[in-house]
Amino acid sequence: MLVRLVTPANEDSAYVKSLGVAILAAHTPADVDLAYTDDLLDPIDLRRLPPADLVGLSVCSKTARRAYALADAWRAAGARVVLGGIHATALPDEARAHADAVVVGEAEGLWERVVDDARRGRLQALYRHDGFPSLVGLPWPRRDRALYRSRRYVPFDVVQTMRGCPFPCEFCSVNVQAGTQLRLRPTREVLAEVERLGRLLLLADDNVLVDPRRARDLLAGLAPLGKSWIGQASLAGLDDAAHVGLLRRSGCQALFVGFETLSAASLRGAGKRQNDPARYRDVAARLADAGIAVWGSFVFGFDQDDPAVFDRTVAFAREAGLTMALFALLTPYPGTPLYARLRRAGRLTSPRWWLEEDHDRRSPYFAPLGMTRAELRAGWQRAWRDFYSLGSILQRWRPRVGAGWLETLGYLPLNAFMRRLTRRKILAGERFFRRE
Ligand code: B12
Repeated sequence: MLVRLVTPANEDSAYVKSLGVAILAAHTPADVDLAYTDDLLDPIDLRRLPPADLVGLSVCSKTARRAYALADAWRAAGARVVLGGIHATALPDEARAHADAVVVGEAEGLWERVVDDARRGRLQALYRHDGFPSLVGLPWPRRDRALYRSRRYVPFDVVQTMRGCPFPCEFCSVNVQAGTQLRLRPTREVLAEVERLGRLLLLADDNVLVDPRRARDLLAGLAPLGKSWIGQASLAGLDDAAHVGLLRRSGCQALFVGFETLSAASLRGAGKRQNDPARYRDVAARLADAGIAVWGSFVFGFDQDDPAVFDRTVAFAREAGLTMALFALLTPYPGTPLYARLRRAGRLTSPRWWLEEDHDRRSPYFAPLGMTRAELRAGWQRAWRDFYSLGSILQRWRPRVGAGWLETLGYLPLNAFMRRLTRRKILAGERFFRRE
């Protein structure tokens, strides 16, 4: 039996090897043939599908439309199709219409059964866990070249050290899939895995500092391994200067930081109580002084936002000297409390936006309170344009003694890349802006 894992692509994104696929591969019985297609790097032609007996598609909301088209085509060609991932988990009934089986939640402990059932011709419609699987003693994800054949992947290995999140942020999907209880992989297992990997790591944890004691153990354990890594942390943990020192010594080169908004009222509204806007500037400065690049993430469209929010946010991001910033339109992802609230209020303008042809061009998909949808979209585009203007790139470029190599060597290429993304994807609406 030939099992083919697939990550569908609906737009250009980072060329990162999917950890979800590497995990599925590690849980695939050894006596079946296994292949993988990354639709981003190796676009699939619906009329000439790669061969497969069983197809496992990984679905997030942004890729749902493409995933369903691929699933329908493979089924028409006689393959059996299984859908999994965060979108299939949030909406198993929707996914079921395009699949022979849907896996809700995490694959560990289920995927082996799915493959076995498919082999015996008794695939069930739905597979799900009672509760959440343990993260102790898991096999290491498979990251070999036989699976990830393209040479265009960035040379970072994705590692996850925990799942679940105790914070109830209204717009976030993480609780939908991984629950509100933090589950930690044993630190020694993580370090043993990391030791065997290359020098460059991307930690997929939503917040590396969420459990301070664990963070201290992990960071101290990473320090002697000589790795360079990028990850995500929330502002609450970064307020502690000791954590910033530990991050630096552990090899942290850059952190995605969810500032989200400068408005305390919006943060309260979104349930993100761990952020204090009064501390933003100090935290950004502390990280920069430690040589860690700050990649800020901001969201526009909260109920409290008015048309002044765009300039105010960009002014902060420029003055704080952020190396990079991502500006998102508030998006009602399925299964989130935000989705439910906007729906109840009759404010969703397209309740199944993920099925539309070109999501980014027609977003936002809800009626904001403090401005029109067109104003929100225009302000969002302006924020990207201003932040990646040449003036801003030069303003934010502050070569620092002792900065990490990524900040020193990467600042200009990264900003040049983001400038291109802004021009082609955000302003011109080209989904595949990296393809010529
Ligand atoms: C790393 C990451 C990225 C990386 C991706 C790197 C990569 N290629 O792997 C980058 C930076 C590129 C990225 C981009 C984006 N991301 Co992102 N990302 C993450 C993050 C932090 C970790 C993902 C991860 O590796 N998880 C660990 C693996 C093991 O989990 P997994 O992939 O879900 O797989 C498990 C299960 O889902 C299941 N499974 C998955 N696939 C399949 C398939 C089958 C057949 C089966 C049986 C099971 C199964 O089994 C796996 C093992 O248990 C998650 C948050 C999170 N905690 O997951 C957000 C997250 C996935 N991202 C999200 C978003 C919104 C985005 C962006 C839209 C952001 C943006 N505005 O551009 C883009 C979209 C990219 C795209 N077009 O697809 C949302 C998705 C919400 C949703 N409902 O779809 C998440 C959940 C964050 C959030 N807070 O809500 N992201």
